[in-house]
Amino acid sequence: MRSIAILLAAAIALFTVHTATALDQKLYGLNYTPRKGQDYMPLKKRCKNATEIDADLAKIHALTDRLRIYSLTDCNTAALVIPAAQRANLSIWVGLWVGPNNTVYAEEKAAFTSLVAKGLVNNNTLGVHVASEAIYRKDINVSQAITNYNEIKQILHDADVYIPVTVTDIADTYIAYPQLTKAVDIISANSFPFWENVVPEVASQSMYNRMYPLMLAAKKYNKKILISETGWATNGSSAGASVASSQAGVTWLNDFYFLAKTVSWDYYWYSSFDQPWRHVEGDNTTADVENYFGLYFNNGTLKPEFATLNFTQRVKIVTKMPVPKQSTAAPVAVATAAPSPVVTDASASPAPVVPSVPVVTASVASNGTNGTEPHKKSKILSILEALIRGWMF
Ligand SMILES: *[C@@H]1O[C@H](CO)[C@@H](O)[C@H](O)[C@H]1NC(C)=O
Ligand SMILES: *[C@@H]1O[C@H](CO)[C@@H](O)[C@H](O)[C@H]1NC(C)=O
Ligand SMILES: *[C@@H]1O[C@H](CO)[C@@H](O)[C@H](O)[C@H]1NC(C)=O
Ligand SMILES: *[C@@H]1O[C@H](CO)[C@@H](O)[C@H](O)[C@H]1NC(C)=O
Ligand SMILES: *[C@@H]1O[C@H](CO)[C@@H](O)[C@H](O)[C@H]1NC(C)=O
Ligand SMILES: *[C@@H]1O[C@H](CO)[C@@H](O)[C@H](O)[C@H]1NC(C)=O
Ligand SMILES: *[C@@H]1O[C@H](CO)[C@@H](O)[C@H](O)[C@H]1NC(C)=O
Ligand SMILES: *[C@@H]1O[C@H](CO)[C@@H](O)[C@H](O)[C@H]1NC(C)=O
Ligand SMILES: *[C@@H]1O[C@H](CO)[C@@H](O)[C@H](O)[C@H]1NC(C)=O
Ligand SMILES: *[C@@H]1O[C@H](CO)[C@@H](O)[C@H](O)[C@H]1NC(C)=O
Ligand SMILES: CC(=O)N[C@H]1CO[C@H](CO)[C@@H](O)[C@@H]1O
Repeated sequence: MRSIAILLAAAIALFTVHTATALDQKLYGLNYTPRKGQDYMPLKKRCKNATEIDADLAKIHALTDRLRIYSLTDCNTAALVIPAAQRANLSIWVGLWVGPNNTVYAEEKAAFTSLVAKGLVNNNTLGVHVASEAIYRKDINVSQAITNYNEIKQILHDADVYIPVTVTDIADTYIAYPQLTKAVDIISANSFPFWENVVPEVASQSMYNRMYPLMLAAKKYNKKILISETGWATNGSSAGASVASSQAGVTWLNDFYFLAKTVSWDYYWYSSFDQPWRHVEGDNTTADVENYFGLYFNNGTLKPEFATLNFTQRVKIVTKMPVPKQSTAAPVAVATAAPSPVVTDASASPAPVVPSVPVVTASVASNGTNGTEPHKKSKILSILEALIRGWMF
């Protein structure tokens, strides 16, 4: 009996060790949606309720102090998630969804106006994005995006609230339309080396190189860059994308963490929880990888590979312009000159450097390494190939 008790205790201790609920480092921020089902499903199956949201945010608070949402109306997000974030001591960055017709934006704008009037969006709100990749999706054009942006800016101005406002889109959209960079308070760019068929080991240098034109534009217009989404799928597969695996996801989290630190980007990781509803069997419009971008499984367990990651600076980024000071986050350029509402930089805490891990210097990164089936080769070979391609590039 006694030995069974000891065995049980040992098993419980082991289990406890292996179900870590935090990461080795705090992240700057996380993206979050209270969705749990598809558009056509009834509310209870489509949307998490207040209890489920509270449970999610309590978990998330172990990883970060900042949450970013996409819509105010979908799943009643504003009414449910904003107060839940307050309860969980999470600061919040709010988003307005913009779709192919004006209906959604009109509803979002009405919800936003009401939140501002009630003081629920205020000087302590981290920021606001008007649309998420709507230009990329061709739902709206750039001038419409800027018009919407100006409307939201005006609502805040009328209420004497001064927080950064922006339009979220993929980095390439910002690069293609400098007027967008010129218009917004802060650049809000989504960037996923995952979708570019990049070997994970060189993805941070690859992202730096891809972002470089935008960094030049940011400098020209004196705007800060926020990475509003980046992440890596841990399961599934998608033609033309990088390999999706827990190991690749961990490599990207680790390397992106240090890239962001090196170049002083604030960021929101995509995403918190797996979303198995995004791709269902037989749907040929999305890839199954869409379901597996979470740090947590759908059941709320932190994926073990993330839980046991010891953040280690492995890649030395070759920078092409002076690196901003790391100690102080650059001030957010809000056109109306109010101070940035960002309070602390949790992501700036020092990380242990393990000397035994070889430093990879991806001098000039690959653009993505397709054409070589990198996943079937050894990692070392793939890195070498990427480097060689980089030199030729
Ligand atoms: C919230 O959803 C969970 C899971 O579906 C359910 O067990 C719980 O009863 C719901 N709570 C409320 C208040 O509806
Ligand atoms: C939130 O912060 C307050 C004040 O620091 C603290 O008393 C409270 O326990 C915190 N709550 C949670 C859920 O972390
Ligand atoms: C506008 O788009 C939404 C979905 O984005 C759709 O539900 C609605 O029917 C559309 N309305 C019109 C008038 O096309
Ligand atoms: C942009 O979209 C708006 C609204 O649909 C339209 O009125 C305008 O003509 C478009 N502008 C350009 C340059 O295409
Ligand atoms: C990985 O993806 C496959 C195929 O979509 C799925 O059947 C499996 O349950 C997933 N595994 C995990 C751990 O999510
Ligand atoms: C996707 O599925 C639909 C419905 O089954 C079918 O009509 C369509 O041809 C498919 N598209 C592709 C690219 O396979
Ligand atoms: C949660 O889901 C993962 C992946 O399917 C599984 O490995 C794990 O055992 C589950 N955890 C719990 C507590 O159900
Ligand atoms: C991570 O580092 C801590 C302390 O630095 C150590 O106790 C732990 O074993 C390490 N974990 C792994 C997975 O290497
Ligand atoms: C928001 O902050 C700005 C700058 O500190 C201040 O001028 C303004 O009065 C504040 N607004 C409110 C509603 O407190
Ligand atoms: C990236 O490199 C591959 C392999 O060299 C090449 O085929 C492809 O055209 C390049 N793509 C871009 C966007 O430069
Ligand atoms: C976008 C693209 O070209 N993807 C290809 C990358 O390489 C693999 C393996 O050769 C192909 O299967 C993909 O189609």
